[in-house]
Amino acid sequence: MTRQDNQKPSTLESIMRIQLILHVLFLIFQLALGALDNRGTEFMVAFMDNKILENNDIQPEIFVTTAKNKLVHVTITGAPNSKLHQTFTVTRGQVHRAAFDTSYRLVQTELARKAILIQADDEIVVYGVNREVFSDDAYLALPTDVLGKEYYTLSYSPSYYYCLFAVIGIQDNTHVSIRLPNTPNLNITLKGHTYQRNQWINVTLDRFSTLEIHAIPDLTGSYVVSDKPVGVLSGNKKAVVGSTGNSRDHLVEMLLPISSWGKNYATVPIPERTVGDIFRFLSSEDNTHVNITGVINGKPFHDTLTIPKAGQYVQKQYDSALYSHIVSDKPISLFQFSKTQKTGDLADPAMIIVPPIEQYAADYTFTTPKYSKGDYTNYFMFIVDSTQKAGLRLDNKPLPQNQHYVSIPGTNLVAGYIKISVGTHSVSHTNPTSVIGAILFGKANLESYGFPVGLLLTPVNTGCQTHKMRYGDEIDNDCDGEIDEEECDGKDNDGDGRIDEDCTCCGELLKNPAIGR
Ligand SMILES: *[C@@H]1O[C@H](CO)[C@@H](O)[C@H](O)[C@H]1NC(C)=O
Ligand SMILES: *[C@@H]1O[C@H](CO)[C@@H](O)[C@H](O)[C@H]1NC(C)=O
Ligand SMILES: *[C@@H]1O[C@H](CO)[C@@H](O)[C@H](O)[C@H]1NC(C)=O
Ligand SMILES: [Ca+2]
Repeated sequence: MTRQDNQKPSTLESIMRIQLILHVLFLIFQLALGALDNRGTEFMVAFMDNKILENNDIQPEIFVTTAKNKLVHVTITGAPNSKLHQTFTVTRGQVHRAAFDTSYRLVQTELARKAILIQADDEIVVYGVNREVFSDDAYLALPTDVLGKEYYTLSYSPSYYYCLFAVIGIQDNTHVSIRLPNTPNLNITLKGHTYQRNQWINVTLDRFSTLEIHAIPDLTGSYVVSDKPVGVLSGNKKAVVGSTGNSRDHLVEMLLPISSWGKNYATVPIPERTVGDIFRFLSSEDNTHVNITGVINGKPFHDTLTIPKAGQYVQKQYDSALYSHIVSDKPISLFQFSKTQKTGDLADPAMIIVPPIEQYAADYTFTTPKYSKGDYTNYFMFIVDSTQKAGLRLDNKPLPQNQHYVSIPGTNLVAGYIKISVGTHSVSHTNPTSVIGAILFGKANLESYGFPVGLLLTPVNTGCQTHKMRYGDEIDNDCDGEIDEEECDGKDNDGDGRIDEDCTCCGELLKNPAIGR
């Protein structure tokens, strides 16, 4: 969403011009360095435990593509002394599928060296797919330059088989401490030690190390803190989600470090289902308040919730027609679950990290994964500024004339979904400063996958202390990652549900100099 072009007082024009120049310089700087996003030149991935059916253990795989028009050279290797070594090239519009021996899957609770390193000579996009027969999910892999040192994990519960998470070592001699959540009956055995709720598991990981923890009780809220960046996968071996049926599916996402969590979200329902969606709101701080404002088939919808403690979650089930805007007073991570298949409704559980609005990027290149028995029906779910919807481009073409958009009340956002073909796609905007929220979801008989197609990983949530606002103080007063983004005109200029919380200048001040929030 670009900031709205309100009529600006002419006295401000020069300030705006300087801000624009600074903004452009910042963008050029970011381009030169490679932006903090899901595109990168080095990735370390892993695959969690999954349930083998029909005696057919399917190889875990990654899909690699790029937005670059040149040939990008990619090398895949395993831990030293492993036989894994693959090289290939990709270019824009192409996708490469790489599969790995099933011995790379993590097993139960284990400390091993099963991470897989992907290196490229220019930026690539990587998706991990963990697929067994009727048990599948996929995740957007995050490059090593955006990983963090602090995470809370999230699984679905009841677990059916197991709740899981896995920590991936990126650098040698990384000290990792994991505080288990306050869940009754947790009993985790690692190297002869047993650990119960609220206890710490402390380990040292090297490059290529993987530590998977599994448990039947909920592992949600396990706190992972390390002295060097690590990757974290989280989800379930194979779970029933909701009470629509009894089929189960693998769940996985690669978690966002707490430093990139946001306070603003927009949601699109899982397309063409009627059973509702499940959401889990995970907090990073105590006493977090969340407001949900949306629309269900033209009717306004409101909900509100409080998460008492850091690392706890609140679960909600919402109508399959709900499009919403979500605002919290402290950073949260939001997960959307596709529910278990109901008779005649061919879809199954998937777990999706909803990207924070703060982390929407301007364009994405992505690819659809492959179903174990044919093809998925694939959907691209999107959110964009209503004034910018005509400029949206899918594979360089405008969306169809009859595209359905839903306006999210109280915001300048519109959202929708579109069925897309199997293969690689690109999404962009004719206005390169316009940003897009985007999720890919696919469904088939007894299998589904879902993940954000891409996002920024700006550290919007590191060390930012909220400040008392002074007009044009060049401080991110509300810690939303933006500086002086409001006009102080009594309107919500940045579309985050708050009015005049971090102003450039002057509005009310002229009338009432005593104001200063
Ligand atoms: C494990 O790490 C945590 C956090 O760094 C620390 O508080 C705790 O004392 C450590 N426990 C052991 C047994 O080393
Ligand atoms: C935890 O699991 C271990 C290994 O399975 C078992 O020996 C132990 O009795 C269990 N402890 C509790 C408290 O359930
Ligand atoms: C939620 O809405 C209430 C009522 O409008 C408001 O007072 C509160 O500040 C809102 N909270 C957030 C986090 O936006
Ligand atoms: Ca997923």
